[in-house]
This record gives sequence, C-alpha cells and structure tokens, in this order.
Amino acid sequence: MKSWSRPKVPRLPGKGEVPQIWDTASNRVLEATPVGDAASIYVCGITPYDSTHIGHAATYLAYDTLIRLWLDAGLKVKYVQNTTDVDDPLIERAHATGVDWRELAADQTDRFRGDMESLRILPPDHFVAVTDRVSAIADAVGVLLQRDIAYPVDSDYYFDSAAASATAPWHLGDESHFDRATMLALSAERGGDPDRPGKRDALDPLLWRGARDGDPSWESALGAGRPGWHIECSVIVSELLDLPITVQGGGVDLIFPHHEFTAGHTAALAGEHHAAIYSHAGLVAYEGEKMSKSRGNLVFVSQLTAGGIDPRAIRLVLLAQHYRNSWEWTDALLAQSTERLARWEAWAANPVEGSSTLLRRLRAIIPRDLDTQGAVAAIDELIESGARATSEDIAAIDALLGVAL
Ligand code: 5CA
Ligand code: ZN
Repeated sequence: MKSWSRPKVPRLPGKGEVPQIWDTASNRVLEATPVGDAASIYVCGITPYDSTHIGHAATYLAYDTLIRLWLDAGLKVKYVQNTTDVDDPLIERAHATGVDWRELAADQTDRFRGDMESLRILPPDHFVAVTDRVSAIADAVGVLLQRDIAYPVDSDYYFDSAAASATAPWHLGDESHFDRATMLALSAERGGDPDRPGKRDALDPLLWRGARDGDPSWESALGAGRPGWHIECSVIVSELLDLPITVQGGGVDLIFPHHEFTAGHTAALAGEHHAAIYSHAGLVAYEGEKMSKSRGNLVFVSQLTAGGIDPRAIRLVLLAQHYRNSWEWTDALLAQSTERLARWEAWAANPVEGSSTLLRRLRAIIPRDLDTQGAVAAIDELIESGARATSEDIAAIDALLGVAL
C-alpha cells in the first residue's frame, strides 16, 4: 500500500562507518553489515488503532537512525514494514466503538503516515498491510501442514515448535533465551493461548484462526479464517527481502513470543535464518507505566502537533534518549527539547560556509549502537563553546539526526 513521503537527506562529504547495534540473540553489539549488496531491515509495524503514540514514534525513530547511518556509510538499504490491520484488539476496538474494522484501520494508518512525515522518519520501500497478504499467508500455513510442522485444533492451525526444531535451523529460545516459565507467562500476556487444550505444546503459536461469528475472515484451502500474528511478518519478509535480513527491529515487547516465532516460521518455511540481528528498542512509559493501548495512558504525536508543538521538538525528546533504555515521557522533557531546538535554530541562523568538525564527531558517536543521546550532547557542547555553525554542521545534523535547522 501507499507509504509516506520521503524527507530530503543531504549528501555529506566522505563516508561514515558501518553502524554497530545490539543484537538480542547473541547478547552483544554486532556490526550491521549487509550480506549482499544492500542492508535490509524489517521493522514490525503498527496495529492500526490508537496510533501514533510516543512509544511507536520512539521505536520507528531508532530504526530511522540506523537507516540514516547505513546511507551515510554508502550502503543501499531495503526497508519493509507491515501493518497488522486485522487482529483481535483492533477488531474488539471496532466492535466497541461501532466503527467498521477496515475503516478504523484505514483512518489510523493514515494518521500514522502523517505523523511519520511530520517527524521526518524515512518511509519503508514497501509498506505492507497484512490484509493484502492473506492468501500468501494461507499458502505458507498449507506448506507447514504438508511438512507436518503445523497441525489443526478445531478449525484453527498451530505451529509445531518441536517439529520445527527437529528439521529447521531454529530452536525455541535461540532469540530470546528466556526460560520456559517466562515464555509461558509472556505467551499468555501477549496474544498466545498456552492453556488451550489440544495443542502439542502449550507455547505453540496460532498460524491461522478459523472463522468465528462476526469476525473478518477469508476463504482459503485451510477453510475460512484469518492469519495468526507471527506468520504475517515471516511471510512478508520472505516475499520482499533476501534471507537472512540484516536487522529485524521492534520494541522489546516483541522479543517473545513474536520475534522468536517469526524466526521459527521463516526457518521452517525457507530453511534459512530469519535475521542476522534482532534489535529491540526500549519501551516508553507515561504516568508510571508502559505507554500502551490496553492501559490507555497514551500521548499522541498528532495531539501534540495539533497543539502547536514543533515536530522537531518531539524528535529531539526521542533523540536525547538512548533507544535501548526504557524512559518516561514528561512535559518537562518536551519543554527542555523546545528550548534546545530554539538554541540550535538561533545558532544555525547565520552559518558560515565551510567544513565541519561536528560531522567527524557525529560519525564517531552515532554508529556505536545508535548513540543519538551522545550526539545531542556533542551538539549542545559545540554550541556552548561559541563555535559558529557551518553549512556542513547543519547538513550533518539533518542527514544523520533528521533535524532540519
Ligand atoms: N503490529 C505489531 C507488530 S507486527 C505491533 O506490535 N503493533 S503495535 O502497534 O503494538 O506496536 C508497533 C511498534 O511499536 C512495535 O514495534 C512495538 O514494539 C512498538 N511499541 C509499542 N508500544 C511501545 C512503547 N510504549 N514504547 C516503545 N515502543 C513501543
Ligand atoms: Zn511483527
């Protein structure tokens, strides 16, 4: 489907380093080096209701930074993102508010596009709605069934984790390293159904959900139904990117079960690893708890910008955090960033022509696990030192941090 418009990224002289980024699976920082000619990234997209809150924005900004670093290193980038535009909570919200689920998803996706544009986040090359991939997903479940890596329970189908482990380059826990008790708890909390009778293993995730009354469903060889969650991301990645992708990204709430089983499905279907690096952004909290749709403690990007907040000030709040930390959104942070933006703009108002020591510093700082926090501090320091802004400083801040002064 339609992505959103691409902000201009100024060309900078020379080249930056290939970025390094924390990999959840190997528990260390790895160089995010592409295997083929282009770096590839899939970032798990929104379930389009209650978007875009600051937590979403923070996660997409983290991978925007990674992509800007790849581009600065002279690499080509292939970027794919989905929307989970059919899923239980979205359908529940549509029922509760008397809105058609398709309309809710379309409105929220539109709002998300507008918010990403105002935050100057680079768009994916392919922005894929799950509802546009239902038949490919049903086919993939059919392949798993044939291989005896999937099995039915009533009119639903599940992934057989043990069978996949025995045949595919994947083992449960390879990505998250969680123990079984933690996996069971997280599965119950995050859309799984460990207590359902008839499953071969309590952790086995749903691949296809047979039609229920009032639920959206699609005809398929599996019977009428709709896709499970993890298989959507696996099928979209395998269709549009070469395996293994360089980076699979998302918030830490996706470490388990989502990315564990996305990796399992890809391995079982393609016989290849899903990703070289599994990267996770920390969660943004508000009023003491994780900002989440189920709790309703949300701060929306569109609400702030409609109230006259400069989107660059929102971006600066996010850039001033380390993406892997969990942190809490406050009005004080926004006020600080609004002031910072004013200082940066005043400094940039009368630039002199010339090269930039800042560019060298930013290229030394940001590629080390996306240290935008360190970059913001370096810019503050430079301005405090009384140095005049150069045109190259301004281009570097725009290209690497996405802040146009
Ligand atoms: N559609 C699925 C992924 S396939 C999903 O998780 N949708 S979501 O709307 O709940 O979240 C979209 C993205 O924002 C995910 O990468 C998720 O990890 C991230 N996210 C959600 N809440 C927060 C938060 N409070 N802080 C940071 N990131 C968050
Ligand atoms: Zn996903």
